[in-house]
Amino acid sequence: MKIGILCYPTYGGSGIVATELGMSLANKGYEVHFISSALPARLDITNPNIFFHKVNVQTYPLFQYQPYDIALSSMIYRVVNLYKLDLLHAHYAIPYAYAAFTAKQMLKEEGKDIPLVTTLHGTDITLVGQHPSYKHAVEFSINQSDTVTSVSESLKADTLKFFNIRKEIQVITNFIDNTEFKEDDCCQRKQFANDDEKILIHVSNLRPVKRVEDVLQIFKNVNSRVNSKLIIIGEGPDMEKINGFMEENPDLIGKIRLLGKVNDLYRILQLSDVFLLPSEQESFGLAALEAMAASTPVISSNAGGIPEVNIQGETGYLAEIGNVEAMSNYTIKLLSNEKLLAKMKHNAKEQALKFDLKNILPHYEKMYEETLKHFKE
Ligand code: GMT
Repeated sequence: MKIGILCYPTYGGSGIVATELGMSLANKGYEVHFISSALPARLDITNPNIFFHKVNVQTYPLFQYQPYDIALSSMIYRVVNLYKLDLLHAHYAIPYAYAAFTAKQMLKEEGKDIPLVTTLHGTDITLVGQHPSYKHAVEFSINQSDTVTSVSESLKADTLKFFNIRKEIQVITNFIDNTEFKEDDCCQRKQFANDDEKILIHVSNLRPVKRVEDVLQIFKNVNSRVNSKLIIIGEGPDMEKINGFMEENPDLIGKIRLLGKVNDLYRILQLSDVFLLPSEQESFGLAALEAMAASTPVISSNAGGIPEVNIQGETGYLAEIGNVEAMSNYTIKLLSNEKLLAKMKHNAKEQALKFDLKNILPHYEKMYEETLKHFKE
């Protein structure tokens, strides 16, 4: 089967899921064509079954805004025609499902058609998709897709609540390739913390929805009781909040390490004792699953789909969004009890194994087969 994957190329969750899915399909013999504005961050372009088609936006002085969506739909149309694709899979309703619909209309002019699968990832539904500028286009794109999937039950419920959806939504959860999270002997812990210090970690694109201010306050509370270090991985608009916090808390400067974007994320996750995810919204929380795959328990908010991934009292603890005190107390409790910490590290890994790629990939393959079958009927 030849599949066209349309996705954001960034380090953000939807781009990672689309890339990992495409690479796994390519390893199983599918021909996978990525169409995006740049080479997706984790894409292994050396795989002979993987193709990358860059969307080129032609700049023109008349355009106040460069029309990416037009260039995208033209590229989708061209790739489907050139490579005779069987199916398109859009990750994110806008612009990908929207542009795919336009490409389908162009193909129909020539008596051709191709099925469209749309996977909803989160902010296309819960944040940006809610805005009146986009809402109707999101709703339209979902209803025009042949198959719609959502990465969690919570996101499915939100989609049905916020939009007038006529399509059935199938939940296929995010996944993790646990073989990439093998235990690594190379001990770098000393690079980040002394032997008597615990390591707290946060990984995100530092957008307001991630509530990095809560991460910092939890760390401050925890460190006053448990000698520890905080590692923050990622870049984003709320970096200034971190700088401001450091200026107000100069005694903590040596305790907080800002690593920016890193490639071997799992090796650092593996050294950590607890992962903090106090998000305002999170349709799934892939970052938490990655932490669990590295045997790191999670202290999180109970936003969106997080409770489907992080299990209260088993793989970590959850509290109401913004309840920094509860999240701090849970972290202190966990880090002060070696037996509990060891048990939760074990449970976190067990939970990650349930979401293993080998369990979830067959659901995607079955969904593709069924989509093609219904489309041909
Ligand atoms: O939140 C992010 O960091 C990026 C965002 C995205 O739209 O790519 O992630 C969303 O999709 C991920 C993959 O399905 C989910 O794991 C994240 O929970 C979700 N983010 C939000 O809902 C805020």
